[in-house]
Amino acid sequence: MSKYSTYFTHSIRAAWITGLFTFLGITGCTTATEIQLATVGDTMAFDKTVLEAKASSKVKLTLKNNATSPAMQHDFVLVKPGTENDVGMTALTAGPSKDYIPDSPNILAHTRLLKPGESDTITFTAPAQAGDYPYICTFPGHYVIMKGVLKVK
Ligand SMILES: [Cu+2]
Repeated sequence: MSKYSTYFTHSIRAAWITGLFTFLGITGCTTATEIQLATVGDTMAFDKTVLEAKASSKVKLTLKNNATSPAMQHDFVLVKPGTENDVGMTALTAGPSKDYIPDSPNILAHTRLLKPGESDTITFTAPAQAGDYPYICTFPGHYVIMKGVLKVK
């Protein structure tokens, strides 16, 4: 093997190792913030009304519906600031075939609609802009009182 080809092999190996470490570094930085959210008994309430996440970070959120009454279906719908009433009202027209989750540009992330005892886990990227992002349950009649705020810092 000539001097040149040995040098060449080494630089390829160095580049590959650098690439591997960069990859590990990136995946290490994007470890998701885990949030466990639940509903409270047969009431229209989330057990946490304030959540936190870093801007642009990965969030892994689980919503558990702790109700027993079949009438208590719930979801988690994260929306743009100031749009919770609008999304809550459009949810009614979306109807049961869409699980009361409207096609809206104001919705940033959502779980599916959960029957009592069910849970759903979603992964999403927190908004890049810091601020207070409301989350609501869009099941008919719930959004007015069933809500909270994701504080993005
Ligand atoms: Cu609800």
